[in-house]
Amino acid sequence: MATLTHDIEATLAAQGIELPSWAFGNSGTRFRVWTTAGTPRDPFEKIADAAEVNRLTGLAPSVALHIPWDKVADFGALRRHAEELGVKLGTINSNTFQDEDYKFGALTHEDDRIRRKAIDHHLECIDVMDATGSRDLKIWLAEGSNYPGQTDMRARQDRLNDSLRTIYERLTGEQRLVLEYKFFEPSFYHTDVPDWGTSYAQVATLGDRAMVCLDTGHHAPGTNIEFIVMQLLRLGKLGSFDFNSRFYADDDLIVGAADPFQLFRIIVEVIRGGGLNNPDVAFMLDQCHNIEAKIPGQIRSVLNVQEMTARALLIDQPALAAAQSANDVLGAQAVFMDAFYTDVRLALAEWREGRGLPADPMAAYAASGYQQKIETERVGGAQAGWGA
Ligand code: AOS
Ligand code: ZN
Ligand code: ZN
Repeated sequence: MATLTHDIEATLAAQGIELPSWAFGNSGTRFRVWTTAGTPRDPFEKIADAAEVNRLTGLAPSVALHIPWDKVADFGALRRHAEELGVKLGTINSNTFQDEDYKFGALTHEDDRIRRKAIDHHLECIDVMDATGSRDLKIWLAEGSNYPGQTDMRARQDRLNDSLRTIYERLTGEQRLVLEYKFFEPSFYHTDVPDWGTSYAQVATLGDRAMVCLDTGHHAPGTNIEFIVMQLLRLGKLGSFDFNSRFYADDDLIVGAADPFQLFRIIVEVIRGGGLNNPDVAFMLDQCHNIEAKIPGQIRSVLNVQEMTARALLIDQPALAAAQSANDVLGAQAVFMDAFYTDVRLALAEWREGRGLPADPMAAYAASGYQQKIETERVGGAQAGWGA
């Protein structure tokens, strides 16, 4: 069995992964949104479900909100509700992808009225941050074009920069802007923020509190994502992760499910770059649980991140450094893979018990009665979902 040193235990104890409120709502694909018994009917219930994940794992101290999906009359009340349940409100995600006005762009739109409307939406999100105590405004833009020649890509970059500057200037104190990139979808020819380089080029002109958000599902197949992690940490511009996993496109599946080795490699670079438990880097999930139960889906997700973190921390760093500097190709790879192949599940279960947490949070949830309770209580009314 793997042995977790005191240093590793201390690092694991400080780990926190932010949950997305939308993971608890109904979701699906463009073909169908599935319904699930017990799904939250409002943001207060989404927070309650997120708090349950944290109660059983000790790993999920905050919840990201999406505006307007999680719009409530009194954000102060939502904040108090979260704090009473032992969690905080985290990143505020803007939404410029569900309004008819934004068909041809939002922050890049050539019509000043529409661009101003999109900017104002972000200023409203910052008002929400003021009320919730959130630090980060996360911007993912669904803008771009479908056909070569359709639009002036360069002019759009200039308008984007102007819009982002207006938003950035409204931030106060510790508040930050994180700009997410994605190389396709819903536009298929070009997107206005397709890659880390574009996000970096945009945020670098704004200031220290503008950073890049890396969603693991937003790269072409085969991309060396850990290289991007390394580079952004090296440049001091990795603001946050949206963790999920994918087989084909932006699948938003459970992190570590499709490719645990990739998650391991990413965390190795996070550790190498000083990003683990570094408040400058926010670790979030961006997932949907279309067909599986949502709360256990989130529990499994944070446990996967914890497990790969423990394995990455087990790398024999002096041995790896020695093999690397001797150009011992097979030796270095053996050290690396030895950590990846180490089964840490029993060690983590014992460690959890020692901290007053269930050894097996999945089993503890199943035995808790929480699922039966919400399925009974949350009948009737409109269930909140992706986009609702
Ligand atoms: C979209 O593909 C992005 O991953 C965004 O982070 C988005 O806001 C999130 O998936 C919620 O829809
Ligand atoms: Zn994302
Ligand atoms: Zn995405």
